[in-house]
Amino acid sequence: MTYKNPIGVDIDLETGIIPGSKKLVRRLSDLKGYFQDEEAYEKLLEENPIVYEVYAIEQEEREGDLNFATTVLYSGRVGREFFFTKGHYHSKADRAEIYYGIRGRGGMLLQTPEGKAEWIEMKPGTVVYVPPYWAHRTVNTGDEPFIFLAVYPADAGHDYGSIAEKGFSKLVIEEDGRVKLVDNPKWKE
Ligand code: M6P
Ligand code: ZN
Repeated sequence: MTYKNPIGVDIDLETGIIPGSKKLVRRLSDLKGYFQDEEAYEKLLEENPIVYEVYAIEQEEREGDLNFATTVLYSGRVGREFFFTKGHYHSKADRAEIYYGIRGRGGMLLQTPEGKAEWIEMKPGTVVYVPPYWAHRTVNTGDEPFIFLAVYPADAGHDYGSIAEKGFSKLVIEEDGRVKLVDNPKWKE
């Protein structure tokens, strides 16, 4: 039997960086078709800001093993919609996940395949359990980077297809300085 080596790393709680991790950058141009307000999207595309960065330490896709990653989700809006991550189901749909809030304010939008949505507010210290089968997307509702840790099965995989196509059944928007969830007019089961 050969054993893997354990890992101990210190997350930089200001920047979210995990030393030795693989970095992924998602700019606004990577989120084409995701936001409701297409005019506002095209306008902001002139700047093409970074929407989020992921710092991941991942293992081979094997049952029983775990990956972990921080996400730095920047503050911003496209029209009235707050910046968010793409959101996904797991390719192995029955795989669960744990999130832990590190910095900033935001929340997680979750949804069953039938479109039953849940919103969970997150701040530093909040733990969110994502049950099997639920799609999940994080949203920055604050004015500083929203940073969190995610721990997920190494064989979970990402299924972006249906969210990329139809989005979530709810939109998270700003209205009169408040965070509001409204029905997504484009959503269909
Ligand atoms: C978390 C984890 C990752 C995920 C990332 C960004 O760190 O859930 O698996 O990749 O958020 O989210 P998305 O893949 O939906 O863009
Ligand atoms: Zn996931």
